[in-house]
Amino acid sequence: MPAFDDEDAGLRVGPPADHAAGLEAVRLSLANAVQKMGVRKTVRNLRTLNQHDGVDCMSCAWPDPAGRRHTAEFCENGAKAVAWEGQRDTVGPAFFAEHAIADLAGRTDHWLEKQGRLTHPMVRRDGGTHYEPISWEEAFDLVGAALASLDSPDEAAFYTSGRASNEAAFVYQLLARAFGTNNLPDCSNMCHESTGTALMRTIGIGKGSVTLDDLHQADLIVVSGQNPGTNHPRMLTALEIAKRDGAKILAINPLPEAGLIRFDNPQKARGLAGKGTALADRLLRIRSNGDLALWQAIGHLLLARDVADREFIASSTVGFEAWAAHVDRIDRDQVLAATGLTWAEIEAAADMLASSKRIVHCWAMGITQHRNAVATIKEFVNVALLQGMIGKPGAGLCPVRGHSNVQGDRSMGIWEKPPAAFLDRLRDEFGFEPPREHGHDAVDTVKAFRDGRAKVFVALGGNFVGAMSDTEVTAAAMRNAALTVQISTKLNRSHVEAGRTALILPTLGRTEQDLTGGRVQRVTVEDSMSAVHASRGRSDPAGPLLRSEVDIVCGIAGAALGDRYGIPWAEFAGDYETIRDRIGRVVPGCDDYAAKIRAGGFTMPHPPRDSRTFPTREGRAVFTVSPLEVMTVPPGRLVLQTLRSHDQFNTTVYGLDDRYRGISQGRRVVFINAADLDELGFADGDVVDLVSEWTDGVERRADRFRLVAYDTPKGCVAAYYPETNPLVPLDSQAEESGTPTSKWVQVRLERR
Ligand SMILES: Nc1nc2c(c(=O)[nH]1)N[C@H]1C(S)=C(S)[C@@H](COP(=O)(O)OP(=O)(O)OC[C@H]3O[C@@H](n4cnc5c(=O)[nH]c(N)nc54)[C@H](O)[C@@H]3O)O[C@H]1N2
Ligand SMILES: Nc1nc2c(c(=O)[nH]1)N[C@H]1C(S)=C(S)[C@@H](COP(=O)(O)OP(=O)(O)OC[C@H]3O[C@@H](n4cnc5c(=O)[nH]c(N)nc54)[C@H](O)[C@@H]3O)O[C@H]1N2
Ligand SMILES: [Mo]
Repeated sequence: MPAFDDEDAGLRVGPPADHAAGLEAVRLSLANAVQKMGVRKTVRNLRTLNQHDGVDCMSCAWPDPAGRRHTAEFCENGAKAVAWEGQRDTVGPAFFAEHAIADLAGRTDHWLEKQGRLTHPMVRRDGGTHYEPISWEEAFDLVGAALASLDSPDEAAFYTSGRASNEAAFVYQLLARAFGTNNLPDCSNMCHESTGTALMRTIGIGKGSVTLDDLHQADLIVVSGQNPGTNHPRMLTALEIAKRDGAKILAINPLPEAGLIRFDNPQKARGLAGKGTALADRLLRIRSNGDLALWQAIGHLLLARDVADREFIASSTVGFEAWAAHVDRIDRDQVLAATGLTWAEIEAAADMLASSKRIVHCWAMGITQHRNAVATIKEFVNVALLQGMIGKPGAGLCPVRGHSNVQGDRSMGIWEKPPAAFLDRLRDEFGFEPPREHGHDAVDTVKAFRDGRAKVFVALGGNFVGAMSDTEVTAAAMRNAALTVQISTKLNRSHVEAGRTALILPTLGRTEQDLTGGRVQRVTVEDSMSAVHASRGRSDPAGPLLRSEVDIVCGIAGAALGDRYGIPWAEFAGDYETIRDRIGRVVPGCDDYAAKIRAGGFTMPHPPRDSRTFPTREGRAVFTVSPLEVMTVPPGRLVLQTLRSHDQFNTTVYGLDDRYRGISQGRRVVFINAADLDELGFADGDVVDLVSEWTDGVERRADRFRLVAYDTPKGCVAAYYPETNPLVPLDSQAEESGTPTSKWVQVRLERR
């Protein structure tokens, strides 16, 4: 991995911002878009972003408002995502002839993607030093032959990143299962898997229970472990609307994120004038991983305040008594140690809940990427059930998803643990018996390639090597593959840490016009609140050879499976409407899918939200008991959380600034409490190596980070991903969900 290059030479550190968005965001997003795409394309792309019959913004999964939309229904970071995809530079055969793969492997993630859009199918043949051009037909045949040569279908893995459309995802899971495996790892495994696991067990469905209207109508919104100002900027508009109607906001975060403090809405004259809305009424500066303790304490306090919805608990839940007995006994000292908060702060937060009638609980990666993430989310559910805050207007559970279609991909069957009912419907529709045994998730996939149990890796988007934990281990595992296939828009780490034979298959982005089969094709997506609708790109493709994701997946399927089971791959690619017909017959909740999409879209059913029914084993919502464990580190060690800057989308680094945290022109920084600097004998500005410590005794390293004195709780430090991914041990996973613990890594600092 490139440890350091002169990208960081101009690193500057200034004061963090005290508010998000505003005029500055509009100016920056437009300037950036025009620079990348030119004026005409900028106007065309941004005008249709998140509009009816326009392009669904691929930056995050935040829903679009129903009815009349603002003419600029996007945010600074959505504009960046569109500009990044619309970039005019391209990387084709000449680029790959000039740069050996070994040369590319020495570049930063930022440099790799910045080179431009991929335009040609490329192959690195076994033993080759460079990628060279290959025809689409030869590429498909190569994949088909590699799959056919495997001893078992389980020697292949089919990864998906959450940007893939429902149509692409549906044909992709069909390909994997017709081939004979449930090895369908996806970015969810690294993201909201803990959410799905906790919600399936407690409410019977792994998705959030609110709509945008519920957020607008809430009188208390809790935002835990989330940085909406950067990662879901349009959520700030919903928070602002709720606040205007008197809602309170309780934010829980180790960091004073700018977007939690104050919001200048750039879509409004008020925002442009620079006044804006104060957001969080209370910000609990919790220690990393203190949330389980906090919510057990809040449960304890709420029980004493007698705010239980007794009728709901009696009619619709099980397990209340055991849970109440558990939180009744909590140890106050343990809670204070885990959270780093005062009891008065916790009581004040409990008062906010006690005095509210409609509460929405929101959360993201600060919660899901911890060892006890599933337990913490179950505790949110416990408190929500206690107050009856589910399945009524203005209240509910709101996991805020990441990738724009990650939720839709799951609905379409991208899941290594598919429910039996889904497989039954797939069997009935296509007339073959799908594999029943569960497949590999992301971590198991790395282990299977590391150990030589898997040989062919196909990726529908994303950057598996860059995004996964334990970068060196993941990269070595991928180099061990006989064949890796990356369906991509831009160059990234997964193309340079690739299998012995490696394919890059360039694909259309969502903003580009898709004329596969000679007709204007639409795709569909599902947002964080289960609303499904169409998306149609209008710009000219980055190159004439690009194919759509659907077309590429069907091409691979045709080569690998021929007419096995009579699945009409060519028909699917020629008209996506025929895929939507199948989705309607296979995917639960999608009856008459194609017709509903033509009529403008619909919201997927959600029994707890729609009718307070809970499809759990017990047929009711389930209170659960989680033992409280306080995670600590030895003296001289720190807890590292790995997070996003304001200038990146996951492993895609748009630029080197993090305006809201006062960082410019560099990324290798560690935010650290001044008292920790003193105690450990360092000073702001010192450059250190980060060394992570794990039970396997292996010392994982990431070199040359500048220490930045910052307002983070003592003992808790923060640095950007993916640079810090080499520090996250592969085996450091959330219990039950298997998600890498990207928000909790034990580290020490070494002076350089
Ligand atoms: N512009 C932009 N938008 C994005 C993305 C992007 O990279 N860029 N990524 C997309 C994706 S895939 C996702 S999943 C989402 C991610 O959205 P977020 O979850 O907001 O992303 P992170 O940057 O990981 O921020 C985690 C937040 O949790 C806090 N935190 C860390 N540890 C703890 C803890 O123990 N307890 C609590 N209470 N808080 C904690 C951190 O301080 C930080 O504010 O955003 C999506 N949208
Ligand atoms: N340490 C640490 N690690 C993390 C996280 C963390 O917080 N900390 N967060 C985790 C999370 S929440 C997630 S979701 C994962 C993200 O994991 P991934 O989804 O695998 O990664 P991305 O960085 O979003 O993928 C970027 C690549 O996607 C490709 N791409 C972009 N648009 C398209 C498209 O339209 N079609 C296709 N086919 N390809 C496209 C481009 O080639 C680009 O280089 O990372 C996880 N890893
Ligand atoms: Mo994510």
